[in-house]
Amino acid sequence: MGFPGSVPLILLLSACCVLAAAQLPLVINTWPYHDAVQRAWDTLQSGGSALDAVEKGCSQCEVDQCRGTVGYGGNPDEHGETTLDAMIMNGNTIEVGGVGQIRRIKSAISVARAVMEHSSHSLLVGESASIFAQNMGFLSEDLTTNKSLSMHAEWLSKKCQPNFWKNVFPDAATSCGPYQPVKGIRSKNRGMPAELINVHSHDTIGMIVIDESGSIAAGTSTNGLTHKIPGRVGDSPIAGAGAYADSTVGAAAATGVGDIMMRFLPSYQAVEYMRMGTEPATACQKAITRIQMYYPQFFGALICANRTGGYGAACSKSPGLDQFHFMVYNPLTALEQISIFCSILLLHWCSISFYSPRITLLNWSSFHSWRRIPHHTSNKRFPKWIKIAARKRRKNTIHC
Ligand code: SD4
Repeated sequence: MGFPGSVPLILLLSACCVLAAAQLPLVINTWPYHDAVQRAWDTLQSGGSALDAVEKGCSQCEVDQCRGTVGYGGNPDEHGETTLDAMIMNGNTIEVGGVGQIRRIKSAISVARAVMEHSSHSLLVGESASIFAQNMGFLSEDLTTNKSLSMHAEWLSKKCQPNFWKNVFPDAATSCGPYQPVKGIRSKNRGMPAELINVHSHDTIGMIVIDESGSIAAGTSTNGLTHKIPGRVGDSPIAGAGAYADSTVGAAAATGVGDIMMRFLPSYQAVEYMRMGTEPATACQKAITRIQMYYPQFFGALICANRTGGYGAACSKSPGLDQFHFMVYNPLTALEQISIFCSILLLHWCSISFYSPRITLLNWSSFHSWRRIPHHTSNKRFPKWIKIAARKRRKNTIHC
């Protein structure tokens, strides 16, 4: 779909800034999902609330099967089944509804809203979430498509490569399961199999809406990661990880490798930075930097908006992610697609003491991994003063 009058902007991340004069209402979402942002905007224009707009906007992507990453028929798990994760958050009341690994129900974000509005819980998962949805009147139907069937068949024909297993027997790098644990071996890979990390498997919709009265809502919807282990729930339905909203401050929403991102609650973190007065783009960048300090090349991005309608985004440069695209709609810009360059670890966002040994080590390990030198080799090259300092590293803290 075209979007008349819009001019794609390319912004250098190091010039991190508020991207536009604050204007309300505001709709902003991850990735170039034009129909989703339009649907959310139309919902606001026809008198809907911020929550309605988030639900309708994300639902649009579920129907459109946005890039195969949202909705039915995409990213099958190891059993060939597509399951969905979604959440919605009301920034006025700090209520959240989420569903994880929900089966046979297409409209995941609407079920998430039902969890929020018809239960006292915040997250339901798996088969029980599907039964909850059926009881709430949602249609139960097969989420499999020819595309998801062929993705699964191809994966099986390649001996289940790639996959998310580690430290198991038979060797997951060459064989399908079932697997058993192998004791005593610790995989060096704390991240993700590189083959599974590409831009096409990470296009979760995360959306933030601020209506004219200043009510803020945020939400996400995704079918997760391709060939995930059945039972896996990503960051998207987790409050503070996939999204977070507080109408007194602003909101944030994430996209990327959820297994890593959920360890840092980046959406919550970004909102807390904004609470302290940080501008949205810088808040996003600082939350991304926090993750990069441990996973320098993780695949992920964050969108942020403050309560006055200022907005921004940041992304982590990784194989397959040089630029991140997101959508904005407000009275000033109308519908607009914005692109930003992704950053490598930017330590100037952190206030650290110059000789902080912990950060020095992280610097060194990142420096060497970028040059593909194994860490055990690079370790030997640490000057003695760093090794001595490292022994004291627990005394150091990093403030980003
Ligand atoms: C997940 N964060 O399940 C999601 C994946 C995704 O854009 O596509 N994010 O980990």
